[in-house]
Amino acid sequence: MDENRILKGYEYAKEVYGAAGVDVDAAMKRADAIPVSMHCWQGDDVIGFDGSGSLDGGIQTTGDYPGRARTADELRSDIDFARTMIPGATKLNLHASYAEKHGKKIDRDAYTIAEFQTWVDWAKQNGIGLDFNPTYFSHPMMDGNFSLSSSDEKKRRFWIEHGKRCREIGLEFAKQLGQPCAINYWMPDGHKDTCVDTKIYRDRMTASLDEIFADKSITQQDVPCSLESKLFGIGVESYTVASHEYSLGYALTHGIYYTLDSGHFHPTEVISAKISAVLQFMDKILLHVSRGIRWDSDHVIALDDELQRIMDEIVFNGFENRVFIGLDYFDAAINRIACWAIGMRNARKALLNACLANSEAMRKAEAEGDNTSRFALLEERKSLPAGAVWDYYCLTHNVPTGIDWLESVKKYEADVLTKR
Ligand code: RNT
Ligand code: ZN
Repeated sequence: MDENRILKGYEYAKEVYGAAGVDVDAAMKRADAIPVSMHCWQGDDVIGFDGSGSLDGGIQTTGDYPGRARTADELRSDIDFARTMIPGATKLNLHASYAEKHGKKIDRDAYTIAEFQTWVDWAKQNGIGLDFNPTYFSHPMMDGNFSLSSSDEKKRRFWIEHGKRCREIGLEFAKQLGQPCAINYWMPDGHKDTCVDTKIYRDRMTASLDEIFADKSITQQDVPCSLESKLFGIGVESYTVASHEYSLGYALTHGIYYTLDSGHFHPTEVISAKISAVLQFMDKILLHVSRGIRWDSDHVIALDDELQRIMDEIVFNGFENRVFIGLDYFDAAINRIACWAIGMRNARKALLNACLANSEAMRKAEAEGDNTSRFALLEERKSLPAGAVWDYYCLTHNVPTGIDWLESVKKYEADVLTKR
């Protein structure tokens, strides 16, 4: 985009926002500092590199666009390239299945930092933090879709060990990178059809989690651990062990955090409505920002009402230090790097737009019982020139403005992805 036009647009936007009582530069600064954790698994359809080769656990990536990253090196180059298009504080969210074994015979119950050191070195070089996830799927030790609640004691113990290893690895990430490593625990455990003994699986899940979180020398400060709830999965339609009530309840009573994934609720239910409710009782939460269409389809996040509402909730309530924002989607039907660029840019646009809103004026109107003004302000804000501020923000952060990034993605596709 033409630099002069961007500068002109920015001047105009500054005036318009100024008249609405908003300091555009302060808003940009605030939005820029809020970290968004980019999920590594968009780049390779959630397959990982520790030998699984396919995806299970009730989740599914659809599409067969060419260019899936097949090695950790390919994935890192794709992420490096994606990051040239993404402004603002970024972290990378890794799954345990992205371990690099370097020919060693080692399994998930025994992983150490060694299997992730290349990732840490890469993160160090790039000056970014790492988040982490145990991988309770796509593995021969899964008992169907059961892991931590399996009735097979050998398998259950294997997965308990995996959960413990992940906290140890997370602590190493935090130490080496000098920033907390958020770990999300998601287990697909559940039944396709009506479960009768709904209690026993939860008893076992609780016992397993208790063992995983028993080591208090690894603190929630350094390694914030969180439990992700879910309604159902493919082939796990009737009963999910770590349901919403289960996960929230466990987290609240065991000093860990709770993860809200946008795709894990009934289609008309939104996670934006849950953030301030959960934060009444918990210090921090994690988010998996996703976009489900009719089911937990994990579409790339769009700049839609719910994304804006999520970021508004965080910014308007001053929750930026209490909410770990992570993205969680995987689309293989379109260019995977574009998925990162579009989704991450959308998250940042929504954050910026939240910071650009005069929430104080809205809050004041509400407190005074003037709901007419509150509504008018909320609606007016939708057509203020946030796009002009976004372009200026991108320009000053040395990332492509407007849709300029698309051309380089096409070039990368032709030069690199189609050759895979
Ligand atoms: C699955 C959960 C989970 C996964 C990732 C890959 O429904 O949302 O967070 O998507 O761990
Ligand atoms: Zn998720």
